[in-house]
Amino acid sequence: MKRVILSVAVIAAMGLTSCKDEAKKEVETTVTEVTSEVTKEIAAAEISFGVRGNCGMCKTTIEKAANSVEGVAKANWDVDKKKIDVSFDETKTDEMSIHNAIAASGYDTEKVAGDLAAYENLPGCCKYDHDMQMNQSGEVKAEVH
Ligand SMILES: [Cu+2]
Repeated sequence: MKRVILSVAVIAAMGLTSCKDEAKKEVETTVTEVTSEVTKEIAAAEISFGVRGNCGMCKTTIEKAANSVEGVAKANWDVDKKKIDVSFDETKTDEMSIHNAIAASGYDTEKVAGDLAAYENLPGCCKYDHDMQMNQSGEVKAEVH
């Protein structure tokens, strides 16, 4: 009898887990529509900082790392400027957590050196130069690869 109850509980929990994301999204969408301006003022902090990287694959990895931090709403890394723009909820995370998450994926930021083991596991084309300039103003210097 106990086992039956347990399995029911497990199934219920699994159901909750798999639906959670979608349900959450729906709620967020609704709230955003109603109070979009208010939400923006309260929640969003926008920062930009330098992150080293080479290519589109780097962009995917860097942005994924930034987005994995709870509270990050948007992350966009610019391959030419070696710079990321992030908007996040200040009540949920802070700038250093985002730096650390990106560094853990193997990429250098302005404040945190990339994890070397993760760097070694990057595809060859992504093994950026550790002396690369970051946060460039937009003019791309031709880099020798
Ligand atoms: Cu790359």
